[in-house]
Amino acid sequence: MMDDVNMITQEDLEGIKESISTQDLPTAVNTIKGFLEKQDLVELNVGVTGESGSGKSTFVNAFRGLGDEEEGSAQTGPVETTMKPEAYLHPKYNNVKVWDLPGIGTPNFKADEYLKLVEFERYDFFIIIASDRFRECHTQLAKEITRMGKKFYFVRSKIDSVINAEKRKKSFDQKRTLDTIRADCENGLRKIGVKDPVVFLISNFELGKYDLNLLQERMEKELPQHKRRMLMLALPNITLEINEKKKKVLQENIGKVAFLSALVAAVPVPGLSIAVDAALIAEELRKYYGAFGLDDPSLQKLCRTSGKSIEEVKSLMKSPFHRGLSTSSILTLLGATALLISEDVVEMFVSFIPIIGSVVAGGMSFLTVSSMLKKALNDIADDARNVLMASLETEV
Ligand SMILES: Nc1nc2c(ncn2[C@@H]2O[C@H](COP(=O)(O)OP(=O)(O)O)[C@@H](O)[C@H]2O)c(=O)[nH]1
Ligand SMILES: [Mg+2]
Repeated sequence: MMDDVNMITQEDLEGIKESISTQDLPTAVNTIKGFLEKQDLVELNVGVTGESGSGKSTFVNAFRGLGDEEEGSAQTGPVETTMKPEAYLHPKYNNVKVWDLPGIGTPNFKADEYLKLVEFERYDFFIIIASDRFRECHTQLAKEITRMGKKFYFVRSKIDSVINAEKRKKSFDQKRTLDTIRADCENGLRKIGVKDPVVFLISNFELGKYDLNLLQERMEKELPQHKRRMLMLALPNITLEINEKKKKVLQENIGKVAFLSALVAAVPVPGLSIAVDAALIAEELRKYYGAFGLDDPSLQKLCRTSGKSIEEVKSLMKSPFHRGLSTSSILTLLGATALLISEDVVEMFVSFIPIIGSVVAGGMSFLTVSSMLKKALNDIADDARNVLMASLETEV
């Protein structure tokens, strides 16, 4: 756990402790918050490439949870509009950038020149999209990307069109159709020199269906740990698997937040501990609602697309915070959970974690904050799950 890139080091802790003990209350609170925010500033750059008309711009929007005509969305349509790499920021995590790259496969296309033009070093990975057969330009690009030490994923887009056409047949079987397309794409790639091709079938119009989960799993597995977290937070919450993974990465942070609050509790500034706890918790809870798409703007958007009313959606939510986060509501909750924690548990924790042991005064705060956040995260993730299931029902 200690060598985790995200882990707060002993040195960091000493630094924080030092700076907050000499600061006034509001400054100290800000120092602590700034520290936690830093880890959310990890950049993730995704390069989306493919032939003109393959659905690059549409994918760039869908990946960020946007429709094609929303503010900040990439322009889509029958005419190629992208001549140079264009960065599109994720609406909630501005450090996640999805790049709409120029079309490939033009008559004089050269993969090496193309990669130079788009400044390939910038990207954590590429998505190579084809809306039909994979052609020589796709493999040429894939090989060059590998040669440059980068990763790529093959995506076959517009699967909804294929499914709609096939549905007209009496013998229609969705799984068999998808397997056939996948095998066909992979065979095609093998023929033009790709060794172990993996192709993900996607519909940009129904991103949550088909292979998004497989793609997400693969990207997650191959990204370094600190980037993985950003990816899971940034993905739109459109499958149950993603819902679970979001919960997991958010959960990984609880220890750190609680730890910071414990540390603060050990600093002898009157009122600091409780103020920091409340500020940290409010910030985390806000993060939870945002990551799961349960914040007000996201819910309103969901209502527009699913035809449900805000009241209907909110009636599915059981977590107490969606009516608004206030310091006093959080303090009440903190007080309530503190009563549930027995001395034994504190003892156990203190002996398990030596660093905590050195700030015994903060022991109670650590447990209070972490158990409260765990419960809140569970509740919010359940709410998100219920909202997601309800929105899927209406789509079918
Ligand atoms: N049916 C279907 N149409 C799509 C999909 N993705 C994109 N399109 C349409 O294909 C056209 C080209 O898409 P666009 O994203 O502009 O392609 P780009 O030139 O690669 O950026 C647009 O009319 C899109 O609406 C998809 O997954 N399914
Ligand atoms: Mg485009």
